[in-house]
Amino acid sequence: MKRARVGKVTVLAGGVGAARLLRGVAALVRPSDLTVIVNTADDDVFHGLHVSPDVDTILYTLSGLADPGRGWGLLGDTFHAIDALGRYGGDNWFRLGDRDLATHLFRTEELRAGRPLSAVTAAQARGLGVKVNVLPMSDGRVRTIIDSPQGRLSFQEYLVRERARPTVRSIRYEGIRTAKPAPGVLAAVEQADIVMIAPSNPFVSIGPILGLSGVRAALRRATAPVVAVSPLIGGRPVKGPADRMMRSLGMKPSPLPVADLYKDLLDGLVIDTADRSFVRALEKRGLRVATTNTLMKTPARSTAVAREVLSLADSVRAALAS
Ligand code: FO1
Repeated sequence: MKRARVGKVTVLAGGVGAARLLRGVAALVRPSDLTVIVNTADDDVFHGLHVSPDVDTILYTLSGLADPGRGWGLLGDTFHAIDALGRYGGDNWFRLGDRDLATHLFRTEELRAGRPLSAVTAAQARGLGVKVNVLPMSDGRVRTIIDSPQGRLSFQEYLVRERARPTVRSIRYEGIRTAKPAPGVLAAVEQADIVMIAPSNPFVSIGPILGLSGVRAALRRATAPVVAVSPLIGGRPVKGPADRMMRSLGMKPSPLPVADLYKDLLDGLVIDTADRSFVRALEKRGLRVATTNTLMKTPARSTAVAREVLSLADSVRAALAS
């Protein structure tokens, strides 16, 4: 497919929502012009293996190998190994697929040999034929910790084992003060012609990226338009616990808290048509707003939403120039 030159695009990304937007952006932007900065605060170690769920979801989607229905893992994968582990009484609530295991085995071996996560991710992208520049947010260890009435939970314990049922009292990113952005992260923000914030959970996917030292400052300094896609449609996310987290933290789920969480950084917001009643309030916050059907069930819808983001970025740029 021929892709127009729209300049350098940098996308801040979490898991499935980001992957769906990226499938569209990758159809419109040359891979050499596209950089994705991926959340790694969901990473965890299972059975001695380092799992980077959001990196996996982005790489599997961009290589066309993802399971679009489930939203994670590889299409057609089987789960014999993890089921066999269960027969010994081993923990198997986090479902590592048989072929998916290769990704975590390779990553773990490379990390153990002293290679940074950014280099390992680049090698995995090459192995899967992904030409887009996929950067984990940091080579350091950052962990999202959910404080709940059940105690402190790692993000995967909260999301997968406890099915996002516990009330969220607060969210912490352990290690965020000492972790540095991975090589290329700040430059990708500074040198971008457009920065996109994907429709990912603002607390646990985008929050950790913004929490890394220098990232917010780089975004504030950026001359490029910064445009987000709201992860909520009529107050509900397509997947994940963003709405429950908002309620637990005393917010009413809508594009308004999303805009507030990104305030000082954002120039434009794409929201779903179901949320058009919020356009006025968002514009009052100084944002340019576009409305469209943001549910990206098909590649064609992903491309349409990506087009909407690019066009909103153009209108922000035009307004800044006038
Ligand atoms: N999500 C689930 O809901 N259940 C699982 O068993 C599960 C396994 C899994 C294995 C590898 C991987 O890369 C992702 C996996 N995910 C699973 C997805 C993951 O928990 C979350 O969707 C992300 O952390 C949120 O972005």
